[in-house]
Amino acid sequence: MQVNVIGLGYIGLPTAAVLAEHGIDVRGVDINAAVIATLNRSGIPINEPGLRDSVRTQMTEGRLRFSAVPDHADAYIIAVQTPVGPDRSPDLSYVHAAVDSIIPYLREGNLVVVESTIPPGTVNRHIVPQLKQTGLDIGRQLFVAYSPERVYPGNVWSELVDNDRIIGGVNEESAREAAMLYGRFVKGSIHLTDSATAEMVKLMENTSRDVNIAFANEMARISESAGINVWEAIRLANTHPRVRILQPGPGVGGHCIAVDPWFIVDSAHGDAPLTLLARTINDHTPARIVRMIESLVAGIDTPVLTLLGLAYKGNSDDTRGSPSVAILQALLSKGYAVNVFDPYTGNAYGNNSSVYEAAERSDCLILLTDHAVFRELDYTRIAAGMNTRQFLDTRNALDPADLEIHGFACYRIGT
Ligand code: SAJ
Repeated sequence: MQVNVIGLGYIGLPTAAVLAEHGIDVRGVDINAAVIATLNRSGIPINEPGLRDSVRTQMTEGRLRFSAVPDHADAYIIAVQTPVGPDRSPDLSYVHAAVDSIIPYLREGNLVVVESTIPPGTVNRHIVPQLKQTGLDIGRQLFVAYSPERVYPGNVWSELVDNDRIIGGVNEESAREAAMLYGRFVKGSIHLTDSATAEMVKLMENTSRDVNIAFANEMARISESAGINVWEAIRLANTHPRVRILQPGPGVGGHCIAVDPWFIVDSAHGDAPLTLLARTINDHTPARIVRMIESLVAGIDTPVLTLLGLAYKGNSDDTRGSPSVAILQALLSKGYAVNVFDPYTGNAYGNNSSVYEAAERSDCLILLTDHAVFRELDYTRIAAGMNTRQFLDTRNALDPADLEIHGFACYRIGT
């Protein structure tokens, strides 16, 4: 069997590799020539545990190839990005371009599966009409389905295989054809439905998480004014058998949870008050953190600030939509001197390669990303170089008692 995977990003590349691991002849396709060149040199443009070894092995064994253009195959998986535009409406141009790129190759009996996150009804209303250019009878000669990716960045490798899979066909035959493809590697259950329901399921999953995090962030803000420790309160509330509150933090980042709820808002023509409010609460959280930082250093002449973590979440190198970046930019625009340390994110945003240099003469450390390595830093040495030993923990990542022995005055959001 031959499969083309269109789009070699965080989802497409692992999917291409896992298909190849299961004996399928895979062509990974990306319009970005730099991505193809990197992969063909055995480089990996994405940092995901387990991915590099798998891609290299499958390339060596000849089951995985990369190209800027598609080719004839039995099935096509579309895994390109769907960002939101400046007006928060979904930008489907990459999906349409990907569909256009495969149209010349489609033949009777082929399967097309879209994995990109798209508004409910997109496959039926926009992709099926586009595919009709092939002249094939959709659902009978050309099978079309939507199957959302649901993998957790940082744990993609096992979730790709172990998670349940939702497959929505434009008709039952399409869903069954797609299920046969995913059944080659998915160990979780495969649930069949129609394409619009599958599109909605994906948006509901990420929106429910956004709403739950917004609730946690609201509880943190209220607890701060009431002098209550929100972390302890959430821990205790979660001992209830039917309560599962998530964790407050500096805001919601990444390319999924901070984006997908806008698809719901757009589909509802703005009439999605709860979804919209959650987005607003989470988007305003970085500004709340900035106000906390400003109050901590209010009495210091020309304070120096040190941010720990630029990535949108712990143990990740991904800064897309990161609240840390929003906080950094807000502080810089207010004229603060800001140093940054993130061991994963390279040298963008003035990132310092040494935490000790980043903390030198600092008046406040602000932990924004819960990288596990931040628990292992030498806080004795860090404290020795600082002007004022203040520590603001926005993730409840460190035990204040461990910092206080080094002379830090410790602050946590939500307390
Ligand atoms: N966050 C909190 N508090 C929490 C959990 C997360 O503030 O309790 C923040 C994180 O720090 C981060 C953001 O939310 O900034 C989102 O991170 P995440 O780890 O919750 O999720 P993502 O964006 O990395 O991956 C999500 C996952 N969706 C769900 O868990 C429902 C993943 O399964 C999806 O495949 C992925 O979105 C996607 O691609 O859609």
